[in-house]
Amino acid sequence: MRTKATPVVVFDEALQHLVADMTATMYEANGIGLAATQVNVHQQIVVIDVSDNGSMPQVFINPAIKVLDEVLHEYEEGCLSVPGFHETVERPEHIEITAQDVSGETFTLIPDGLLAVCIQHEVDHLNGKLFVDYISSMKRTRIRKKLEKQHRQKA
Ligand code: QAP
Ligand code: CO
Repeated sequence: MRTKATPVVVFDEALQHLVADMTATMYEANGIGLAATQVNVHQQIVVIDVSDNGSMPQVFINPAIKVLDEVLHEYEEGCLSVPGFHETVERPEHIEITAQDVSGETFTLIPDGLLAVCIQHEVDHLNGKLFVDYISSMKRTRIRKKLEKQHRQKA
C-alpha cells in the first residue's frame, strides 16, 4: 500500500486485461475509483466511474495532475482500502489532468466536481498515500499555522 507505482511503458493485451480486472473489482466493491496500488500492482493505472449508474468507466494511465489555481474544495471521502471510514478532505478544485488511455494515446482534461476529487485521491494511492494520512498532515499543518499566528500576535 505504501509502494510508489512506476509508469506503464508497454501498452499490450496484458494491460487491457488488468484494466478490465480493475474495473470489475471496482464495480464489485461498489467503488467509484480504484488505483492499481490497491490490487497490489505497482504501476500507474487508475480506473474511475463517477456516473450514477456505473456506466462510464474511465481509465487514466501515467496520470499527471497540474493544479490550476489555489481554490480548495472540501469533500467527504471514503476509500475501498479503508472501509467504513469517511473524512472530509480539502483538495484543489481546479486541476488539469494529462494521462494515457489503454492504447497509449495521451489526453488532457479538466475534470470537475467528483471526478476532480476522485482523480486526486487515486493518484495519491499511486504515490503510496492514503487519504487518512492526508487529513492528519493537513490537520497538523492547520494546527501549526494557528499556533504560529498566536505566537506572532503575542510578540
Ligand atoms: C475514492 O472511494 C473517493 O467505506 C473512491 O464501506 C471516494 O470508491 C474519491 C467504499 C469519495 C472521492 C470521493 C468505501 C465502499 C468505496 C467504503 C471509493 C465502503 C464501501 C470507496
Ligand atoms: Co482509495
